[in-house]
Amino acid sequence: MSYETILYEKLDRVAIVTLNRPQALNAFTVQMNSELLSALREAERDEDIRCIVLTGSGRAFCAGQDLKARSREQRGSLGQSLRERYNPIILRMRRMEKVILAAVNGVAAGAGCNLSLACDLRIASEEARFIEAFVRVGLGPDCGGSFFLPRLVGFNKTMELFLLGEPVDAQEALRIGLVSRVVPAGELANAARELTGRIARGPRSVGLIKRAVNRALLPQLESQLEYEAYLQEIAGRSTDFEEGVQAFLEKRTPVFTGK
Ligand code: T3D
Repeated sequence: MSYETILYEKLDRVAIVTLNRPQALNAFTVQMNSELLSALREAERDEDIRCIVLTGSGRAFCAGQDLKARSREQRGSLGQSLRERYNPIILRMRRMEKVILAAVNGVAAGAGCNLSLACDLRIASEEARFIEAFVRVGLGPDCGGSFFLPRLVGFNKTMELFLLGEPVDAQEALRIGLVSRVVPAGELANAARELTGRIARGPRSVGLIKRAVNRALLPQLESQLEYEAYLQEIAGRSTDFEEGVQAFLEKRTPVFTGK
């Protein structure tokens, strides 16, 4: 298949999927959501492929939803957006046997941050930053963030990250268990290939290991994704969300009213 907003390449038994809207820090548009899902399906169907690397082009991994496509006129239903555009990606990532590694090359914010959390493994460049940015624009977590983050870093840190929306740099991400390795920026691609290459040469049981872990998690994940969509619908109708997006577009600090 050919894509416009992502790059798809095969190296040995590994598919490398690169989010490719660097001018917008690889923020998600409807087209990018759709192409990412197609690329995941392509890799899943391809019998030669056993692992997937998910990364971003330019200086970002992914800045989440494209907020310039979320101006007042285009806002629509955020619950619907999650159910139709985002949740199918997260469920596809978890349901497939193939192992997915996030090679987090730069900032990962909002849905971009949680996309990385839905991967089986995360490694980061020294330049990576993780930001649960939702609260900054008047939203709550989605893309399974409220499911994955507490399992990775514990309850206390989860609440801090969601409530304050402050960036976590790569070394801190390593310390709190958000990523398993940090490497110099220039070595990230090789580190990702080395690790996934090793897994791709592994036995049949690699996929079964993922299935075993998924069995424990998936039913709860599905209902949590649905609950996140329900809550995001409420947040998306708030005047604080309107203010949050407007403030982002105007490059100023938002003034929230709690309404
Ligand atoms: O469907 C739905 O809407 C529901 C789903 C929601 C899921 C979500 O993801 S909500 C959360 C959305 N994401 C964010 O709130 C993050 C917004 N971005 C930022 O806070 C900052 O850009 C970063 C912390 C990620 C990076 O900061 P910095 O200083 O390194 O870069 P910058 O100057 O802010 O951004 C560079 C450019 O990318 C800039 O464009 P310009 O001024 O050069 O034309 C900026 O506007 C653009 N950009 C960054 N993030 C987004 C974006 N454009 C559109 N959407 C973005 N999310």
